[in-house]
Amino acid sequence: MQKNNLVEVQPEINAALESGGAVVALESTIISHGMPYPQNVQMANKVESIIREAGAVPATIAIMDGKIKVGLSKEELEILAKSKPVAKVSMRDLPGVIARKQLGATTVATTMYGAHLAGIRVFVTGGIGGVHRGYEETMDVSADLEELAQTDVVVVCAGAKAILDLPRTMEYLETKGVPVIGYRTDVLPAFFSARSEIKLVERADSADEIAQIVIAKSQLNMRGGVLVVNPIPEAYSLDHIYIDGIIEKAVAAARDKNVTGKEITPFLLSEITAQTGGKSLEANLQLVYNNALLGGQIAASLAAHAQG
Ligand code: PSU
Ligand code: MN
Repeated sequence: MQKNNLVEVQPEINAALESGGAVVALESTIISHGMPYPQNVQMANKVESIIREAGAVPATIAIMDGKIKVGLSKEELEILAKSKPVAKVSMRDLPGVIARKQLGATTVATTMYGAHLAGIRVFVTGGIGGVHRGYEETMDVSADLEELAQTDVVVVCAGAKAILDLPRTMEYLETKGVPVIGYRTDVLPAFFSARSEIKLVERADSADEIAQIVIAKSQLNMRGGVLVVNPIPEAYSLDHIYIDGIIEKAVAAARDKNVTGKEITPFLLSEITAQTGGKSLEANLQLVYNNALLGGQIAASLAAHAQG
């Protein structure tokens, strides 16, 4: 990997990458804009320890001091979790936030980009952005999908929330040639709920099966990411009729209050947390932990194949 002066990789991560070890990238918008304090920082720390237990080194990514920082200290995680305002940095925002040396949290798109610059192949998150409901009017499609189309990183998520138009999101990924692999599922998980109505074409039952698909994609010289969709554990899965009702109300509230652009996703997330009395937050935490374990295993498996 070519060294880039605007990317600062923490020494432990650098050493792991240089020796072909397993590393897992993590995003920071989920910390700053996705969950309230202090649950957000507790989540960030626990995710890092789950990844270590799976045999990989965690690399949380954020924008600090005019650089893409790959790997944050406990103090830096705390700053990110507490500070207001932290910029939500998607691809469009990245050059400006770097140039102004603002504190910024990376979305799925910018985390993929930073991970790739650092040479990290696996990234764990909760949910990705996608095609928003009402796309016909607004043309609101998350830059996350564009990055999945062109950046070679495996993204492990719990599907996407029904705040998005899930069928259109899947169509977009198909158009862009992004494999979507269900981990032990034949249907797309819908974040809070383990199942949706949408059938998948690709399923894997082990981390190693996923690693082999990733390796085949890279040997084929295909650009772009692989999306692994991992259902929330049954015990924490929320009834989809219950949660869909709450999501409908949140989407209507966003419309009434004229919330637009990059504010929409954080607005909907905090509305949903408030309306479920914290139930959705607990589900959100559990699905991220579940993804961290799988992501750690995929990274370990990829590293083992690379060592031959
Ligand atoms: N979905 C979630 N939680 C999140 C996000 C999405 O369930 O925290 C965040 C992620 O960082 C994602 C971003 O990349 O929102 C998408 O924002 P936008 O739709 O503005 O691209
Ligand atoms: Mn958008």
